[in-house]
Amino acid sequence: MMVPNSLSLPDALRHLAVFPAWVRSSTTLHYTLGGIATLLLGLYLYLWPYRAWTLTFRNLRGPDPDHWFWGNIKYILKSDPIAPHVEWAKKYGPTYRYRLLGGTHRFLTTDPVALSYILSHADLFPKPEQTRQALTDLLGNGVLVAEGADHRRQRKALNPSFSPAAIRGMVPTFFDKAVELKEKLLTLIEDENETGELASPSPALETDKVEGGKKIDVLKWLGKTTLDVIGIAGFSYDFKALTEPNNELANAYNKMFTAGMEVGLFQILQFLVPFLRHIPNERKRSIENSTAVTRTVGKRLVEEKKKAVLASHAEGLEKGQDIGNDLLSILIKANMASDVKPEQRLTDEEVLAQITTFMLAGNETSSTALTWILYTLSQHPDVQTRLREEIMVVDDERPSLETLNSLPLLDAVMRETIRLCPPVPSTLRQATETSVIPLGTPVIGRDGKMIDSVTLAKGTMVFIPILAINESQEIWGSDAETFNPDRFINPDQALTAKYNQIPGVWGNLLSFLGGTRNCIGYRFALAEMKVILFVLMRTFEFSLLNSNPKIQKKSSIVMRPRIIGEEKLGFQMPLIVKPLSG
Ligand code: HEM
Ligand SMILES: *[C@@H]1O[C@H](CO)[C@@H](O)[C@H](O)[C@H]1NC(C)=O
Ligand SMILES: *[C@@H]1O[C@H](CO)[C@@H](O)[C@H](O)[C@H]1NC(C)=O
Ligand SMILES: *[C@@H]1O[C@H](CO)[C@@H](O)[C@H](O)[C@H]1NC(C)=O
Ligand SMILES: CC(=O)N[C@H]1CO[C@H](CO)[C@@H](O)[C@@H]1O
Repeated sequence: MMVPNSLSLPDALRHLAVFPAWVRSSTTLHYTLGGIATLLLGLYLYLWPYRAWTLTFRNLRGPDPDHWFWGNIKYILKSDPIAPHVEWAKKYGPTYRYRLLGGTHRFLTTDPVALSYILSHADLFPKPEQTRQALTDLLGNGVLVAEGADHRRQRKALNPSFSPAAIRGMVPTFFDKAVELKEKLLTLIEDENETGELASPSPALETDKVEGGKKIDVLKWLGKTTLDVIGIAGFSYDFKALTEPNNELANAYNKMFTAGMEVGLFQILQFLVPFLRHIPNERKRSIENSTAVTRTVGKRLVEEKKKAVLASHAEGLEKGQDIGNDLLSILIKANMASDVKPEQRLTDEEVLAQITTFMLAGNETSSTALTWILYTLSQHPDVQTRLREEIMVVDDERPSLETLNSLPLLDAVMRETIRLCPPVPSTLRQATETSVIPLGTPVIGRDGKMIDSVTLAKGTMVFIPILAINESQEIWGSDAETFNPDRFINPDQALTAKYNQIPGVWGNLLSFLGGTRNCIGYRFALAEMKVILFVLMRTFEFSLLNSNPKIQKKSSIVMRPRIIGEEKLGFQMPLIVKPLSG
């Protein structure tokens, strides 16, 4: 048989005149191809085998990657938030490793002792550089992004704003806005004509029409309420979101945060190739444009408050004196006090950055938490009834914070919902130095031996799975997955000892995180939510739609609800809201 005289590839190319001479000369081409192949091989060897060999925690067990390049990412993205981690923790114990794209390994732990170590060594485990860059572009150098000595200085300046006394002073604002929400909901329910968008993004089906009540998207209305609250209690600015549809400043923040939080292909590329951040693009322009608006208004607010401080105390400032009881006023007052050393003071830029920081950190978190609470109470009408009975006993439309804090079921319902539906489901840290993390619960290594501490090399990313702590039967007992607020009212002594180990700042939960980078706004958020729930429970009954649509927890930075089949309508939580009769 005749074998055709086959041309080698370079020979074939040499005959094609369209290629330049250097391609047609086979030796150059061989070198070039050889060079590229060597580079690729080197890159491959570095990213995969080398990184695996030098991994300091390679002895930890964990899932096999389901793709050579994507690692375990595809599985994580297509699952419910954190669900893979719950599955893996069951299989490998509270500390394990998995793979992300391009051969990167990630360390994960739900072990309270290990988490405690990480959270109490904030300088060893700051936020990853890329996260900080992205947040700084949006917020400026505020307390959410500052690290080290800068962060300690900012926290110190902000502490008076978030003190228990300061929060007590904001309670009347919380009540004003809660009552405004109540009235708005009553009008929506009474208005026969209002069946459309104001109440909820999709109209009520016949089965969801209820005598005396209405299908209302509570996420939307709670969102308007918490936005108004953070505006007034934060910096004496009324967005009037509950009463007026369009506010220039609210729109600017909205556009800025939406664009800033978008994660598209370009953002992922920027993570890998940081210099791409400097290339102008639509998103960057949109952020810059909105930032211009938020800065102008913010600067004006800061100037006004500084003037007020100077005017009232021309001769030098005492810390206790009053110019307003919002977060910003208290900050400016504390920052200008005569006993603060100049190098301890925040700059005007830093003060300005806190306004945007409060807007980002304080709005969606609170409204999402309240939304999950109303949803959970609708799923558990018996608990809702008990809660209402507890609240109705209070003989005051506007009780003090002390009275609200003395209601055990109100507290337990909030704790239990925030345990199961933490608004911030996870966060990320990155080791600045090689360090050794102690484990409370040793795990079995790949070599079959027990591991009781893990070495993390400089640069290692640490994923903190706030939500996965909720599943831990080891911590919460066999009913870890069920909503049971009574676990906090009649605590099981053996389990209390376990969850007391969780290094969280509130309620033995990680939902507000812990350590020196805990949520500075947690007292604010708890007081705000208690007031709003108090007012709503006294006026309305909340129940699930009869059509019972499937609710999905969708996690970006905040974990919000979506309806399966209505994804296009965005985040929503329609419930039947009905005024209590009589
Ligand atoms: C239910 C409501 C809230 C939840 C669940 C929540 C949760 C959290 C979490 C998990 C962190 C840590 C983030 C990280 O380091 O990765 C955090 C930080 C922070 N939160 Fe909240 N938050 C809530 C409400 C608020 C409110 C109302 C404010 C302000 C008025 C606020 C202001 C802040 C600030 C400024 C930080 C940064 C603290 C620092 O790094 O030193 N939060 N919050
Ligand atoms: C409802 O619609 C009807 C007919 O379009 C109108 O006459 C009535 O004034 C509307 N009611 C309210 C409260 O807007
Ligand atoms: C505040 O939160 C609500 C509800 O999640 C959201 O719709 C709104 O866009 C947020 N506004 C700003 C300015 O962040
Ligand atoms: C923002 O963009 C609009 C048009 O897209 C432009 O008219 C406006 O001047 C811009 N504002 C600022 C502050 O850059
Ligand atoms: C990861 C996760 O969401 N885990 C559980 C948390 O609790 C809820 C409520 O019971 C469960 O449905 C989740 O599976």
